[in-house]
Amino acid sequence: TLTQAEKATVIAIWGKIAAQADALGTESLERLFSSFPQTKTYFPHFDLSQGSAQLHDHGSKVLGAIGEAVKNIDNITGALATLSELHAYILRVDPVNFKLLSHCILCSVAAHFPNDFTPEVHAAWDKFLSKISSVLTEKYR
Ligand code: ZNH
Repeated sequence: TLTQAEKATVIAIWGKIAAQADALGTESLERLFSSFPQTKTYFPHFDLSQGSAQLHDHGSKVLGAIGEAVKNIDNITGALATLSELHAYILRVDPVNFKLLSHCILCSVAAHFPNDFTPEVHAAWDKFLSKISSVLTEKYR
């Protein structure tokens, strides 16, 4: 669980991220698919080329869900319950992929906000994204 200080740190930088959420989401997916090409197998129905509208829409949805988690930082499990069922029962994404995506999100945030990305922010966001990943994979059986 995140400490009060870590929650405050996550919330503080979210304002900046939110202003560029679509671009950051898209960039995170581009990083994911180029660094870890095996993750593309979950998106056979998508056009994954650079600048694709589907990539942009999906990036926007992923960051939108992260925004919901920020808004409900004291109840992330409740806020992402529907999404958790989708990933566990329908999409069946192997949990390892959540670590890969989280890493790519961190890289994008670091690249866009180098001055804000202090070790403290890095650690708090890492913990926050791990929490989201465990919520999205906890219903697997
Ligand atoms: Zn996921 C979908 C979020 C991870 C794969 N996703 C999705 C969505 C969202 C999300 C919001 C939409 C839903 C609806 O529409 O309703 N994810 C998310 C998040 C995360 C994730 C937040 C973390 C952080 N995913 C993931 C991974 C993978 C995935 C890792 C693999 C690789 N997803 C997916 C898919 C889908 C989704 C495949 C479906 C798409 C379509 O549209 O088809």
